[in-house]
Amino acid sequence: MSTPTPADKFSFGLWTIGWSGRDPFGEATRPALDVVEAVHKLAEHGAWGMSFHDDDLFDSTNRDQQVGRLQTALKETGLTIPMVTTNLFSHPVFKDGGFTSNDRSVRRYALQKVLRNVELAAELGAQTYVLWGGREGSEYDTAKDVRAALDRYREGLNLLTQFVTDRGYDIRFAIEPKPNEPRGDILLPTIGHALAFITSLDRPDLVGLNPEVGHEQMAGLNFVHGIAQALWHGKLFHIDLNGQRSIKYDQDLVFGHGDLMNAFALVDLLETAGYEGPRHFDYKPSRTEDFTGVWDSVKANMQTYLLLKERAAAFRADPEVQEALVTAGVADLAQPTLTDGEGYDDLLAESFDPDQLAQRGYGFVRLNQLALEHLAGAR
Ligand code: GLT
Ligand code: MN
Ligand code: MN
Ligand code: MN
Repeated sequence: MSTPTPADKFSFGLWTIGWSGRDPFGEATRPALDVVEAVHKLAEHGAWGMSFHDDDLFDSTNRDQQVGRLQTALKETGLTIPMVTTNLFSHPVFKDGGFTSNDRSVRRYALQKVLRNVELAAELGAQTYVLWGGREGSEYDTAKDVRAALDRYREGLNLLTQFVTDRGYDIRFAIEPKPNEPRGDILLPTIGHALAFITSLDRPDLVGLNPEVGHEQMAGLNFVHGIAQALWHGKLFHIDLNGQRSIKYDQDLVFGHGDLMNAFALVDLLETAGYEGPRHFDYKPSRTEDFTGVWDSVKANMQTYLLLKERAAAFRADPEVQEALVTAGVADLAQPTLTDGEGYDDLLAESFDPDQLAQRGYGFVRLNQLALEHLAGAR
């Protein structure tokens, strides 16, 4: 197995390794993790970057001191900060949301909190600013005017893109969809909803997506299809890799510890489609783990990615797979359906024999089994 290096562009949220295991039913099972130790340990393990929320790093009393400690640790290790985000969900003030709270003063406070942290993100050289609107939503349909909420969401995004443009920051925003939890229903619940929303913004070029594996799977959706469409729109700015086992609460398992076949196809896609952004892990080291388990889970995320990358390349290089791909007609889909110069008249004049066309078998099952055998290390 290969060893992770900064060239792999692996990054971790400070809140992931720093999660102390508090859940709705139980207290913390681990002590807090200091940011300086987090940076040093991540670098030792071969990671390239770390992301954080404002509240992960400092409170109102120790901002400068904590930013200074982070900067020193970054200098000592060479770790980078590719992405920064804002906590608009923990404080009770955000119980009805940030950008889309029914309370205008809360909305203004939320925007100010983001603006201040965007300044810090620019100072640290981050190029992506994530917006996860976990509290933007409702439990009751009568309590939220969704169309007005989308107006306010848009107003917020337009202010932010104006801000980075005026300040000359090299920062783009990435919306992270999630269908539910902590709100009963969250606004912009899937990749598709967010893509449509972005087209309504003043500066759509500065806004893209940060899709998370488990969040799409919580909605029963195929993550690989979602990522393929995000890439197709040029909107995959960032990605949250983790694991989820079916439609249930947000598990945030280690990457690959959920739907492994889908993870295999995802790595194959990211590595062949020219995605150059961070491979960012947003997971939770299970609360059963002590710190040894936390660092084992850090290694596990990166190892899984590298293993799948290796397995996907072997799958593509296998002559039997190449033949199965031809039988399946996978590459044929790249050919335009009409020939150059043809129009609907030509198509209307053609005669088809659907019964004869229906004779074809596609061999998709064999192809998928070949993928499984490569994945399982049997080939
Ligand atoms: C929170 C959420 C994640 C988001 C983070 C960014 S915060 O932990 O569950 O999915 O990516 O705000
Ligand atoms: Mn999640
Ligand atoms: Mn999460
Ligand atoms: Mn996430």
